[in-house]
Amino acid sequence: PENQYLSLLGRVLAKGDERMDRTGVGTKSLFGELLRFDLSGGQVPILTTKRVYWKTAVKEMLWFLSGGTNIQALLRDNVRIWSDWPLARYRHETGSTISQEEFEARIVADDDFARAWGELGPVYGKQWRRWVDASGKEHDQIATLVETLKTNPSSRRMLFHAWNVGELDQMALPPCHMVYQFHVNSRNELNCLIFQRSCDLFLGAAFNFTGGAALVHMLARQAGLTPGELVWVGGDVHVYLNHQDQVCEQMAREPRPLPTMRLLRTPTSIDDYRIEDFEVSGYSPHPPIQGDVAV
Ligand code: THF
Repeated sequence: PENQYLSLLGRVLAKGDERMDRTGVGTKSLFGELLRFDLSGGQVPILTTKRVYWKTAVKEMLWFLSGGTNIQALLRDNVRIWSDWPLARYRHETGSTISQEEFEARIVADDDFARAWGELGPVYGKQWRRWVDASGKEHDQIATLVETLKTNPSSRRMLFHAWNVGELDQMALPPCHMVYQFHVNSRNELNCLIFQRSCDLFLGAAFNFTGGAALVHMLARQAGLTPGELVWVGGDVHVYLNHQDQVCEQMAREPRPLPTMRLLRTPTSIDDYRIEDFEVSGYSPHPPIQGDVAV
């Protein structure tokens, strides 16, 4: 299963089209790729060829589900992966040379500062839980999804979407993993298809696979189903040019057996999950590989 990912890395490096991108770093990319991960029996695609901070990825997913759009909640949970965008805006708009550490400390300690500078705009959490339609009505796409999984699991309309066209210009970053569609088969297995328009294959993908798997576990438990398959579809699938050495190092490593994920508790609602509810067993990855995120 991890081999699919490694061979995609290899193909992107060997055959990817090289060009400049929005961030100024440059990428090699392929367009239109698909990976399938079996989640049955608790198997989970937490990559083993580098250490993936799976709790960080699950905390990010819990933050999306909470409807949050401010990095304060993430930072209070020791998750720093979204700090770069508010930090860049703060430095740009104030001319400050504040360090990331100092910026994060102020966001954590000072609610007014967090409201002014920690907000990412109407990103994932807002669209998932409070999509505002033309009449001003809010739609909770997650609650609707859970209800449909319970009452009409053969539906072909079980999905949520983050690409709210009218609000894209207010977002710090338009959504990358933008559609999640669900499917329940005749064996009561819950399948999920993630459509991701743009994927940072070295840094982001590992988080997206892990977060997606955690989401399937939570939804399945709420609806009395078992995890089935995670199908991941990528549009522009790329390796940043400054990640190529890291990717070569990762590809040279032998994948180990994938770990398993288990939920230790069945909360009464999709809103009540906590990081302590997740248990991952049998994870013995290769060492971490550091890489800088393109902002
Ligand atoms: N922008 C870019 N260029 N890449 C991305 O992966 C990405 N995201 C989110 C939004 N914009 C993006 C942010 N998610 C890391 C992981 C996920 C991110 C951003 C950064 C990261 O640096 N991971 C390191 C450190 C992990 C840690 O500190 O806990 C890693 O080694 O995995 C993709 O959705």
